[in-house]
Amino acid sequence: MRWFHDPGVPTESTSETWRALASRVFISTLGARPGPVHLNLPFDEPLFGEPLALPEARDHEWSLRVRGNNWSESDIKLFSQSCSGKTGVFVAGKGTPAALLQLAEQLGWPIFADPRSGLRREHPNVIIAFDPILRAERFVSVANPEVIVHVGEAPASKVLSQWMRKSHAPVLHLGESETVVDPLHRVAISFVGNLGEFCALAAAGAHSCDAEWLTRWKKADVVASNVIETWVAQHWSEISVSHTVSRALLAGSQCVVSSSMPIRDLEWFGGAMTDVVVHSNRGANGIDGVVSTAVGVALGSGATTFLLIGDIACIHDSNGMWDMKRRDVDVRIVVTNNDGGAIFSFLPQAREVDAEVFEKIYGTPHGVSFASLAHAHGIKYCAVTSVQELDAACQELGPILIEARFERSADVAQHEDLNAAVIRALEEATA
Ligand SMILES: Cc1ncc(C[n+]2csc(CCOP(=O)(O)OP(=O)(O)O)c2C)c(N)n1
Repeated sequence: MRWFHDPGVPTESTSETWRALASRVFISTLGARPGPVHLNLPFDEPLFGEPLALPEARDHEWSLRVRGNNWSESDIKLFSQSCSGKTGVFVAGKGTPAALLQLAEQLGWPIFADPRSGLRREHPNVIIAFDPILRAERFVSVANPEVIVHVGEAPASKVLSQWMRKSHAPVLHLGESETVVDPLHRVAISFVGNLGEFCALAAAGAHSCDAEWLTRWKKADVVASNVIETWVAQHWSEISVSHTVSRALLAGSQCVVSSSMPIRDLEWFGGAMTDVVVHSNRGANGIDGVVSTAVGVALGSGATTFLLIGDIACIHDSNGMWDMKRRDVDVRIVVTNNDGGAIFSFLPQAREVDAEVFEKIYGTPHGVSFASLAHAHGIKYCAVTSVQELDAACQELGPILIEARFERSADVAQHEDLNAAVIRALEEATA
């Protein structure tokens, strides 16, 4: 069997995925090793039903997987036909080659650079504040791409995936492995293979769309980034911790970012991170094993390793600090301590569940002392209460635990405040 898949009982709400699934099944039978595919389709008892209308046909090509390390002329031509001279965006996640910069330059396209893409740097094609920008409806309504090319893994931003879902642009995917990254079931063409080579070859034959397209996105990024910079300097918050850490990262260092709000705040509001490798567990989004991951990264790379983590994730794996002192590792742990899980305050449950019950089962306050925890493991401890103090603490040699304490209840309003400020500034700039 080349592939087995069980999509569960069909429901109307999943119907928009059926055509993409059928296409993937078909393509899988014809792949590098052609053969049978088992699609298991269960139905509810008693197995009766009224057939409904099929979901609308897709208005673009069926998915097509081009495998290989030796890209053929026809692969590059297919990409070029889909992208050259058109307005498009690259969504770059983990697994993006540096050569994408060259391809983006040739096409005149912006790159939405997730911190894990390795491309979040000062560059004419790189868009850093893509999440807050995509919240500005008026700007977005006049900046519709003709093509979206998704490279590597998916970023965390829900606003980005909703924007991709709403867009009628065909989505192409570039990946190094055959794991299909298509959470929206929108991918029309998937290119799998050595992406560095692919980008270099595609860049050679690509021509640019109207220069105004990139200018518009770049201007928006400058406006949004300035607003974020100013806001962060004026509001000591969890957002400013992520932003400040992104700015304090030393060239050549590694940065492990925990699931929950740290990876989101870094992606949405972090700055450029040139020459830094960013790691984060996505997919199942576990908050487990994150401290140990940072120790492993530090041991494996021999580089200064920053860890940006929430209090619950840090406590969950506090045994990862065990023996850290005796290991030769420069791990600098920055804990945003809001005494619980802040991410749940962004869910509708925060408004719908009784406040006391919500606090107990979602908020999960614990009252753990991080000073004592650091002391128990014999590592340095430092509490910070401002951007300047955090910036200075980040320069100290590890192992060190830096704690920034916050009121969990303030986080949602601060996100709303900053997002509103970005939207206002973009509306003024584009009026
Ligand atoms: C192993 C594991 N258990 C539980 C969860 C569910 N979960 C997601 S986020 C979260 C709270 C994380 O809190 P914290 O690390 O303090 O970060 P914050 O939400 O405050 O940013 C929990 C329990 C998970 N993702 N992984």
